[in-house]
Parts: sequence; C-alpha cells; structure tokens
Amino acid sequence: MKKTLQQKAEHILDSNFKTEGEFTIPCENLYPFQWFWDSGLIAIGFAHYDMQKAEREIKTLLKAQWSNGFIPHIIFHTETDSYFPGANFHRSDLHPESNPKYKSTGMTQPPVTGFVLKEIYRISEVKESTLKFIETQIDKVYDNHRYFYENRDPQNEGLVYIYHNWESGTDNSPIWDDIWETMNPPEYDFERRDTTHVDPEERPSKREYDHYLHIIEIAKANNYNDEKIAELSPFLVQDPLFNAMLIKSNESLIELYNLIGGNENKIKQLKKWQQKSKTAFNDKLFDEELGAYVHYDLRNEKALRYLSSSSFAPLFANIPDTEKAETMVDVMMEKFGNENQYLCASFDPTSERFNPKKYWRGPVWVNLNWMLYNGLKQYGFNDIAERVKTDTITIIENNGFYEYFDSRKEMHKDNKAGYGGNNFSWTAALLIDLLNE
Ligand code: 2M8
Repeated sequence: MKKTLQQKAEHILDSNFKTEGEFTIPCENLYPFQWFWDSGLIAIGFAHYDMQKAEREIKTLLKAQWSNGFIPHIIFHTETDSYFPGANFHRSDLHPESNPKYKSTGMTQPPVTGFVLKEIYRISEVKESTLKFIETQIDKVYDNHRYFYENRDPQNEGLVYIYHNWESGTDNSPIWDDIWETMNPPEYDFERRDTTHVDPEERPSKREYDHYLHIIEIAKANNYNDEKIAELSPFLVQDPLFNAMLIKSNESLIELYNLIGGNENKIKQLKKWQQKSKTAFNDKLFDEELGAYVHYDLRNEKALRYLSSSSFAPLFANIPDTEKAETMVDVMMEKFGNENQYLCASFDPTSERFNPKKYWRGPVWVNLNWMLYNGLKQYGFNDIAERVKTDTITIIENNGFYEYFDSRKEMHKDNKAGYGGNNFSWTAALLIDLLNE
C-alpha cells in the first residue's frame, strides 16, 4: 500500500531517532549528532504520535545543559568523523562550567525550548501527565533564559547577542557577508565533510569556513568566556530571529508556569524580561524604511539592512503591533510573494545576493515557514498563511523531505528542486504539525 505523506514523515523521524543516545539526528551522514533547535522542532512532530519520544528528545537535550544555564548547539553523543568540526575541535571542556558528561560545542542556537514545551502541551491528549513532564524540565529552560539575559546583553538593553553565524541557525545568510568583509582570517588547513555528503554548490565556500573557524579559535583562546567574547569577537550580532525565539519562549514559559501554579517570582522576572525585550526589539530592530525587522551588528555599531525570512519571524513572537504587522506583510508579499516564487525564500529574491540553490542564501526552509504560518495566523492574515502552508506541503510532496528547496516555481517542473540533506527531521516533524493542526 502507498504510504501517506504523514506516514512517510513518521518513518523519517523514527529512522533518525538514535536509541543509544535517545535523541534524533537532523539527517544521516551530514548531521550525525544532536542539534539544539532541531531537537526542539523535532519534538513537536513526535508529540503528534509518540509523546514518549517527544519528551525523551527534550530531556536528552536538557541533560547536556551547562551549570551556568547555557545549552550547547551540538551535543556529540556519539563518536564519528563524518562531521567537521567535531568535538575535538570545539573543546567545550575549556569552559569551567561546561557539562563534564557531554562533549559539545561552546556556542548555542535559537532558544526554542520554551515554546516547544508549550506546543507539546497544546498537542497532548493527556494534558495532566504532559504538564507533569513539563514541570520536571521547565526550570532548566528558565535557567537558560537567565543565562542569556545575564551573559549575552552587555549593554543591558533587553536584546541578546550571538557571537557566531552558527548560533543564528541561518548559517551562511548573505547578511553575514558584511561581517566577513571586516575580517581577514588565516587560511586554515582542514578537511570538510559536508561537501562529501551533498553538492558543494549548495553549501558554504572554503573561505566562508575559514571565517567560521576563526571566530571559534578566538572564543577558545578565551575559554569561551562570555565577557571576553563580547569584547573580542569580530562577530557580535543582535539577530531578530534569535531574539524572537527567546521572546516567544518567554511568553510560553509564563503561560506554563501559570498552569503549573506557584513560581510567582519566576513569572515576575519573565514578565520584566519580556517587557524590556519587546520594547527594545521594536525600537532598535524595526527598520521604518524597509518596513520589517533587521539584524544589528553590535561589534561595528550598525544595522545590517537586509530583508530575509528572519525579518518576518517576529510575527510568531507577537512582537509587532498590528500596524507594523500590516506593513511587514505588504513588504513580504511585494518582495517574496511574487506568483513565480514559493513562499518564503530565506533571503530577499530581489537582491543581488539572492541564491535560490545555496543553503541559507535564498532557498525555502520548512522551519521558518512553520513560524511564518503560525505568526500570520496569529495576526489574522489567514489567506497568506494558507498559501505558506500549501506551498510547504506542495514542495515536500513534489520533491521529498529535503533540508531546503528552490523558491523558484519553474525549477520544480522537471528538476529535483530539493537540496542539502534528504530525509530531514525538522522538515518531517513540522509537516506533521501542519497536517494535523
Ligand atoms: C546547519 O548548520 C550546521 C552547523 O550548525 C552545519 O551546516 O554544519 C544549519 O541549517 C542549522 O540551522 C541546523 O541546526 C543544522 C542541523 O540541521 O544545520
């Protein structure tokens, strides 16, 4: 019997689940470990048909938390040399508060865990027992937020910085080109692994990797000390996607703590952070001329004035007022919403830097589409939300469960327009959520 799309998605998630470590890899070969934001989004998919796995995914992730609240971006549960740079390059042990039980990177990723717990609760058919599970984990997520506000906001603005493009999740967005222009790293001698698994045309260049490694070398030379990184890292950015994830997660933590009861002090603190963050986000990151949110380069004190799918993610976190939201949606439809494009390209299709085949430089990503869909619905833009949903389902149906997809509709006629890794976990997980909401 032919498998339905949902069955195919479940099969992918189950195949990528690793019983020996109780976590799910993003995909075979290319990404063989546990990634922070992947795991969170994967748990949302599992919650629809296997709550135990959803809970295990989060539990395993949070077990690797450091004693200062930090959650690493990759946890190297297993030994394999099919990925570069691995545990021996990252050396998380250099940080005095790193977790001695788990090798990891010394950088983080968008803090999705708060809203993921809330999503799991929304999906659950046994709310009481799910809430009990949440109760065992929620303080760890709170500690993670405290880590961010206490260590990643040197000017006490309510906006946290990222110090590496790999922390953004949108790894080689054209936005970072401006930062690479301010750097001149050495040419490192290393063996890439990603380009043995997928077409190099779809991945970052060797020179880009030199920049990525150089920032880590600086952080390592300072034992991943946050203050030193804030002082010395050539990459120091307030990212609207990253901060929107934190704000959305604050909102979810407040709701969950209210359901659990007690914890008045934590709720009070979360509300304080939330108020401050939302105000600063709107004051500093909204670009009136472009009509959407942009990144801010804290190292060089200037806005990075480009439109990307990250510019619209704040809708998901209820950050813009309705007037700003309308402006943003108009801009999105004008620049990204042409009938010959699938929604939503990861970078402005009208820009010279747009590349619809290469990683985060233009293709459509299912995780960002999922946030956009939910954000648009929250503000009542139901028709556009439906287009995002239909586009997402169509590109997966036509191509398979790829990591990213060409945004140009013409490319979907005769060619395979899915790129990067295949049988990709968050593509499967979030499709399940879209099919069942
Ligand atoms: C991609 O990033 C990793 C490094 O973290 C890589 O290219 O090696 C990004 O798309 C990132 O957002 C994602 O979490 C990761 C695993 O799916 O892959």
